[in-house]
Amino acid sequence: MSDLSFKRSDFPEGFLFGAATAAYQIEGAKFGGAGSSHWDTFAATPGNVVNMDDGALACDHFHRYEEDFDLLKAGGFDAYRFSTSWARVQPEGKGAPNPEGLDFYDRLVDAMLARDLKPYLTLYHWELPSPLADIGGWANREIPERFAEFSEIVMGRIGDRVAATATLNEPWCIAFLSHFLGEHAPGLRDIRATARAMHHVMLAHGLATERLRGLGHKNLGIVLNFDRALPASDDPADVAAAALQDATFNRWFIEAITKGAYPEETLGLLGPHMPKGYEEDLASTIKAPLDWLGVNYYTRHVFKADPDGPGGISDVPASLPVTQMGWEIFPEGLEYFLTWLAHAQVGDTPIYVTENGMAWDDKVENGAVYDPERIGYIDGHYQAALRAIEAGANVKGFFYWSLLDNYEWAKGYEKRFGMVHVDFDTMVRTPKASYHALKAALAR
Ligand code: IFM
Repeated sequence: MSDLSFKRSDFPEGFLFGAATAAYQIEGAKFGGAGSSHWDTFAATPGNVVNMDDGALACDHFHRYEEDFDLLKAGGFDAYRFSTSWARVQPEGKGAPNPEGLDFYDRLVDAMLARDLKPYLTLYHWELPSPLADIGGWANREIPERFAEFSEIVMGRIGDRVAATATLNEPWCIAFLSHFLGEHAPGLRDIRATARAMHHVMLAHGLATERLRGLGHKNLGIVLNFDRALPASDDPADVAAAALQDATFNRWFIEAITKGAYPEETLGLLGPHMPKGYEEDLASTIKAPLDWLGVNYYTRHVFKADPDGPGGISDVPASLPVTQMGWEIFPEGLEYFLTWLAHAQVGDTPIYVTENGMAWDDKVENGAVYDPERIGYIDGHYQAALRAIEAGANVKGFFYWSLLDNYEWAKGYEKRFGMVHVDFDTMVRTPKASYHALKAALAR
């Protein structure tokens, strides 16, 4: 018996259940000859990250991956979403790869396959090598070229064994959150850098996809995040505020790929700062069919017009129950996006929920972690995915974020998203009640 209201057999035959992580958040960046990344320097700058936490040790997955994959296997999961650290593979951001880095990912993939876990790779989940940050990072048009080279190196080593590959994780975070809102590395608040980064991430996706396809690699996609944007009132100014947010967060990246154009609403903000010739890149390189689309979804925000807010908008305080992140719990948003993406953007292209989960202030008591809030969150969102499937969305899998409690970027180690608790002093792993509930729901 599971505490969840769904079971594996409620989903279509072959539906994949997995869990997701990302390199910097779990591996331990100090091991294995990894180079410095812009997250190391961002975290070392006082005031950027809670407790000035960084990913130097993280969950020590670098040494403990066998134990972590045993947990996934024992939980009845089918697939594992992981990422490769660019700074680990190419400490200088270009040129000769670090053999220890590539060997590590080679071992990782074999350890997944040995447990019959399908490897879902994301090439870039945010560790830009510091030497590339030094030359302007994502604001520099050279970075997409370097990224295509990095992609080729990684895929040359493990591309023969991964089930699917995403170029980037959450380009909105890479570009807008990090260059306009200043909340993630490199922590800028600069509209010109933002406009360039917003385009260069998509150029990086396009160039890498083109390069990898040319080399015969298959099943290539991208992972985008979506956040339901609703207006605070019927006032046309609030409706326009929500539309601007929706365009910047939810439409910019997918429409670059499906329509070869960026939304007018956001161009109203960024247009004068866009790099010359961006339209040609869209037409020649970025607009191209995906083999699959990854959807990360967590929450919604409600927007009003606000002349003092970034871009002239701001979000209003939460009115629904929230997670430890302060994010409202709104499963209807997941159903909305899966259905909208299928009907208005990618048609029958396979869609995977590549991230969804919640943080809570979990505690180990008597050797166990009781997390009914997370069980409720999981239930609501997997049911939302089922409704989207019934409405015709070609959803093929669902990855819980995250396998382990881990480094939650600017929030440090305080926010616990894992279905497995990690004691960051001892590195002891304790599966939470939500892990056991999913295990029971997935049992064949
Ligand atoms: O931890 C992050 C992850 O790296 C990207 N997607 C959202 C998660 C929760 O904030």
